[in-house]
Amino acid sequence: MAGEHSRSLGKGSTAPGAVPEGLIRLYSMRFCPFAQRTRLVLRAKGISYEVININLKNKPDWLFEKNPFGIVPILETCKGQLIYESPITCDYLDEAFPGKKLMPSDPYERAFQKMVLEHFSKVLCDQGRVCSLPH
Ligand SMILES: N[C@@H](CCC(=O)N[C@@H](CS)C(=O)NCC(=O)O)C(=O)O
Repeated sequence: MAGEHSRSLGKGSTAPGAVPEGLIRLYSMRFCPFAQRTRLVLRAKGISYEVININLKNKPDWLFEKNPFGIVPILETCKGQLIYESPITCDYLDEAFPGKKLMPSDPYERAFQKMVLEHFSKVLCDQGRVCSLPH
């Protein structure tokens, strides 16, 4: 993995330049469980990547050019392709990069994995609600 940005980019920041050849970029937020899914796939497949953390409380305007929903995770390739929504980022990485396939080829097994993901998505949403409660 290429270096992680130690601080988060927020409003007023300049959009990062092109993704270096041989890397894929992950726009993330340090505590985002959805971005964690993408990171797990990046690591499981041994893909070289860099991370840019976003200040989601004070979003940079350019974030909406990367993803019209203005949320992370987002992947950006060195060709300027943008991929967002965590399950879609994971499927993309599994299909676009060589090595061990993480999703099974059997249609029922694939459907089963997606059903498990739906269950965990509900847990993640509940966790998100707890984390955003006022202290
Ligand atoms: N359905 C999205 C959810 C991603 C999501 O909710 N990300 C949060 C951070 S954990 C976010 O960007 N929140 C900013 C906002 O809602 O404005 C996915 O699976 O990628």
